[in-house]
Amino acid sequence: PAYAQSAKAFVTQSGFYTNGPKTIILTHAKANEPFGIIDLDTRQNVFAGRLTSGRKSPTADITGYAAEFSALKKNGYYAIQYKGQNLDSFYIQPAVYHALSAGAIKSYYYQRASMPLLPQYAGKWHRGAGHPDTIVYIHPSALGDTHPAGARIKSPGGWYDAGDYNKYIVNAGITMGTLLTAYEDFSGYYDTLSLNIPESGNGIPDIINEIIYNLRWMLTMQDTDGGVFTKCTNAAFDGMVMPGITKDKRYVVKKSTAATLDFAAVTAQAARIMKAMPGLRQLSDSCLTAANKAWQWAIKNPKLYYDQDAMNKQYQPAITTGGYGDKKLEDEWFWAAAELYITTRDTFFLNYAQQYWQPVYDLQGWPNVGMMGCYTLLKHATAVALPESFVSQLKQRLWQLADEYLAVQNKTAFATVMGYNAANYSWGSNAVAANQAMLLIKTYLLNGQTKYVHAALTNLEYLTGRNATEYSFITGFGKKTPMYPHHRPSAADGITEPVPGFLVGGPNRHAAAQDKCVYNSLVPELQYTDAACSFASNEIAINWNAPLVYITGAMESIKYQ
Ligand code: 9MR
Repeated sequence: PAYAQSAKAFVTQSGFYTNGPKTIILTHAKANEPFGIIDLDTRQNVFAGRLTSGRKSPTADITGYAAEFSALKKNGYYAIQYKGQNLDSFYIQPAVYHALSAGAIKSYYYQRASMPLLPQYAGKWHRGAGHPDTIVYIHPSALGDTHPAGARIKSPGGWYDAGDYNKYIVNAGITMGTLLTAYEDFSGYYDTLSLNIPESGNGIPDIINEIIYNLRWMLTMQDTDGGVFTKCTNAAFDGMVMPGITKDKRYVVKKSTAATLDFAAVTAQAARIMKAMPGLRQLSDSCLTAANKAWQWAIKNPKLYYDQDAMNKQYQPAITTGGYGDKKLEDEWFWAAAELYITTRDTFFLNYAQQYWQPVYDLQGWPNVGMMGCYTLLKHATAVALPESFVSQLKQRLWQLADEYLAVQNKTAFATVMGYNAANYSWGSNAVAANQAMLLIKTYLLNGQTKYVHAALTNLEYLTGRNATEYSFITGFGKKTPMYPHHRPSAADGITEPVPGFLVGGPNRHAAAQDKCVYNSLVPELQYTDAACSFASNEIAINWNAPLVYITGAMESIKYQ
């Protein structure tokens, strides 16, 4: 049909930095044809260029032609013109990711369990408290010889994991590690970033205030013996209702090695960062004690995997909420040892870190935390005089991954690092894009080469509209954004706009088979639907937002402007 033949522009909906790289992708265009940029205020043509040759998507029948106009460095409101048509409009201005950075952090406030969200902080998304978690039963899988049957603990606070109302330590682990790392890398930016949350103005940076809300919950999840319960959960997912409506029993479930090591890593890192902050000395000390206890428990219980199906054959009630089961724990050992070493400088932990380092650790994600340890060790390598040979092994792996990403960024239709193979489009693919960008920024922070920041920006632009679906994947941020995320409060609150600041999971090549929603396309990079039923492509989750926080904060700190 004729409409399919007309040219289309794919452009970040967040705008371009004054002095940053500027690329818009056109489809249904031709190589080497002219394009122009027009200033929409003055109606002047301000830039003329030619499209690149076409790049075909490795996973779809899409060919993209790049319109590159980085030389245009004047703030303003513009449109891209092709064959006499204005295809799309955009801004060039400073601080284009500042609002998104703040919004992405603020989303964690909206995920707070056990407290009401008041209108002065939450605006029209104010709501009552849900899930007090002051009475939480120790599930039979977790009683062991530590607790009598029917025992209960308190485990209030923390963030809901995602679109559901449960709280999982493994996923909180990578989330908290990423957020703490954002602060460690860009404290100058975050120190003055105010989020209008209840703690604002207390002398602590708001990103840390928000992190503390979840940290205090995590501390409640440590059992007296040092082991950490895997999750605080209902037996089955709540319906699509507001928090506070359901009153199902809550459980803490089986202590596991993965949860305990992730907990050790996070509490060790938090102890280091919070130590010097006003009024946080005690919290820092408690975190370090907790980290050490967790480590010791893991040493005694190195193979307690969380296998929900196996557990359900043995214990009642069956638990059917998120599993986050992980059977490969070398990377968790490595991450925990790395954080404990940098915080304590005790070579005992350095030995473990060296023992558990493997040069195959891949992009970070909830089951893969090896690179988290790598980042921390490299960041502090000089301060702790990390052995040179170890440093070079760590760098080699990081460089290798970063250079793989650089090598593919021009092999995708949208000239983004994201999308070079179908496997990128897994459940939570948007976090793959965000985590790749974080890895690239980490590389830049270590070697100062701006090509890595440019590559990271391609993925941030992917997330904000430069992708096959044309969505800016963050609720409330962009011109075309998800309106029906799989997020219980957004679905149930009766407010048209979803709760803002959340990155949805994104295209997933198995989504239709997994959630059985209706999809317009099964092509990997288009298998996304903005429907509340779509937990496999349109859910939100704390671990997906965290690298978005990292990369937007990074861009605002590195400053193209
Ligand atoms: O992010 C998780 C993804 O990697 C898994 O493939 C998927 C299925 O097990 O689960 C995702 O995590 C979900 C969790 O289990 C429960 N809360 C919502 C999470 C995001 O969909």
